[in-house]
Amino acid sequence: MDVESDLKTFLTVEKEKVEESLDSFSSWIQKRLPSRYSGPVCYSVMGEGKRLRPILCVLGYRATGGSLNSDMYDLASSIEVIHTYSLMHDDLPCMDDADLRRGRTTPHRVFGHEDVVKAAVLLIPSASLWALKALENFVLTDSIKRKIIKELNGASGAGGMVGGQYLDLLAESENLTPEDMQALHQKKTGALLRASLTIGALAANAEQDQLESLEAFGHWLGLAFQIKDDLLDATASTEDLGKQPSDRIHSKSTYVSLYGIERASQIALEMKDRALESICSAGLDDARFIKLADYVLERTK
Ligand code: GRG
Repeated sequence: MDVESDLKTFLTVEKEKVEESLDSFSSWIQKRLPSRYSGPVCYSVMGEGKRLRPILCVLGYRATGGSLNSDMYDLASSIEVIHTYSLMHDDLPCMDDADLRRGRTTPHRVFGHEDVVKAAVLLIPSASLWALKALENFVLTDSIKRKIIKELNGASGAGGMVGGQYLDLLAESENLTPEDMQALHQKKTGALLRASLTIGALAANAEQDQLESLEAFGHWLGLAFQIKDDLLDATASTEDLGKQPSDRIHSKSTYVSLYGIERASQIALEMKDRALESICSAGLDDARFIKLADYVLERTK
């Protein structure tokens, strides 16, 4: 099989497995929450996402010698649960005030603002509990298990995604320096993408050099991913994106507003190249990493 169709099959198969795990998560959480909260949670978790973060986590795990089972998909899907909560909040009137996400009406427009704010918050501890439940079945030291939960929470919190979103909100109508822009992107989007690879490598008990190499890959790929997100917001249609482009409406500071489309596209390519250089150094240059990095920049949504 050629690498292209191999990657397509890989993405389809992995997405299905992640969605099976998210389905189990939905059943698990449904038993623990009143329906006014489980409704918005299940609606949001089961939306048509690319599932890139858990797929990267599983890829990092496989590349460093982990052998796959459903517990690994549950661990990886805990990252998607965090990502889902962030999308639910990002779409609220106090942030992007969006009507559409993943080609569907946003959860707060379906279930109401008040219930969605609370349901999304409930996902934060639920993600850690779901990850811990999966980790019970891994043969790993407690120290590594602690590191995994710390990664998940560290990347989602003030030092990562929430901190980046805070900077993003502050930066509306501001002109950021390139350094500030990179720091913002690295936290808002890069931290969780990087953590996905780190968690995969930790779960496989990877060697230190492999771990560092995958972390660097995740760091640069995360930046390239967010630049592509900025480019799509500036150039793609609502129909293709499954959401309304909104960076200009909110006067967001983006790579496109700072550099323009051409230069931002070039920078995204440079970051992808750096990502790929990082994995070559530890001998992890699996063709799937290369194709996945291409996909991050070639995607249309
Ligand atoms: C309290 C300040 C504060 C924040 C709460 C809302 C929030 C936390 C964080 C938002 C983080 C955010 C929305 C980052 C953007 C990440 C991004 C590029 C999302 C799109 O990811 P894709 O393309 O989406 O992977 P799919 O739909 O495929 O899953």
